[in-house]
Amino acid sequence: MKILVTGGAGFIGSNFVHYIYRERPDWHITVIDNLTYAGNKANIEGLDPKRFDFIKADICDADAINKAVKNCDAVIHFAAESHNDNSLHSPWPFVNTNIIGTYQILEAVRNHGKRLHHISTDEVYGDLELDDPAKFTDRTPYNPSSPYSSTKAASDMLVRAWVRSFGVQATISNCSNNYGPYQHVEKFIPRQITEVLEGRKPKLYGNGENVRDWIHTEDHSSGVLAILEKGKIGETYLIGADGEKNNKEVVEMILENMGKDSSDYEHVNDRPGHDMRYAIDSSKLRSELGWSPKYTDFKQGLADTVTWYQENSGWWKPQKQATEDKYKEIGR
Ligand code: NAD
Ligand code: TDX
Repeated sequence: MKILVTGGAGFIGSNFVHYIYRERPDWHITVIDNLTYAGNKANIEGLDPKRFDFIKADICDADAINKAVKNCDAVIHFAAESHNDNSLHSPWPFVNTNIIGTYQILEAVRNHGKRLHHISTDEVYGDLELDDPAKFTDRTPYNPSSPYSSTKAASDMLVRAWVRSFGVQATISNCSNNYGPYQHVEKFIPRQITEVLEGRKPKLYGNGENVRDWIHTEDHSSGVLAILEKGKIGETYLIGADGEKNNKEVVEMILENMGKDSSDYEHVNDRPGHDMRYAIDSSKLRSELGWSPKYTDFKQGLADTVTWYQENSGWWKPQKQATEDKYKEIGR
């Protein structure tokens, strides 16, 4: 099996590459990534060139994508602009990469008759009230809030249309908030850990009551592999690990883990249009494909993640100042 992983130098894509490299030793992995500010080749260093190669290219470049897709059996499409705050500040790269890029991938898999798995997010469903007993399922209507989530929703719609109109062999997964190693310091958990490591306070948007449904990125990888191998073409699977926590609880857990007073954080301006709560019902993936998460203890997973950032300051330090300068500009 020869797989092409788009966005494989980013957070979730690189964790997926390492997971497949370990779990499927007879597979060949090609990463295609144009190394935006969020991509880092160091995330996928040291892999055997007989089993791995890297192409630096933009997914919007039809020629580059066509060539790469022609040489593989299946495409796992992670590449995206992924940060909500950036999308509020500068939406164009989101429209370009998430919509036009996905269109180019779809045309290439259609031309060459290849299997596609499209990676999406729970944010396409909008948000839930804090006391809503419902969770998102694959039948929840789309209702995205931000330029990021609306461009991801658009990309999902393109995939569905290419399956129905052109018979493209594709599946989709919508996953909840990931955490783990190699996550960019712009994102919530790494930002707070590295703020504490730099001697500053964690920063909570608004009142900190917004809820996210956390999943360890390795559990996302195992879910994607299950869908790739056993999923039904045309189907959408939601991936989640019953990890609902509000942001204040997570910050308090990080502070406690790092030996600080759990109230030693500050409130900053809220994100415009800030989604209140996400929650995933992953029963379809569990019952139909036999998947279950391995990281069911969030406290332990978070402690491992804190340790990773403590031990890998050489990885995150070069990105930290520029990230905080950007936050300063937008007042968060
Ligand atoms: P990330 O921002 O860490 O990585 C994105 C990667 O894509 C980077 O390596 C970047 O260089 C590459 N990329 C961006 N634009 C590109 C382009 N035009 N051409 C080629 N490569 C390009 O993102 P992530 O958090 O790892 O997210 C990966 C995927 O998972 C995205 O599709 C995202 O929507 C989805 N997702 C993320 C989460 C989460 O919690 N982070 C949850 C659910 C779904
Ligand atoms: O400093 C912060 N303080 C804070 O309170 C930051 C960076 C975030 N937050 C809040 C906003 C959210 O409620 O924490 C929560 C998580 O924020 P992000 O890490 O920016 O993630 P979110 O907006 O929930 O989106 C993430 O999950 C779904 C990923 O970035 C998306 O790519 C994925 O689709």
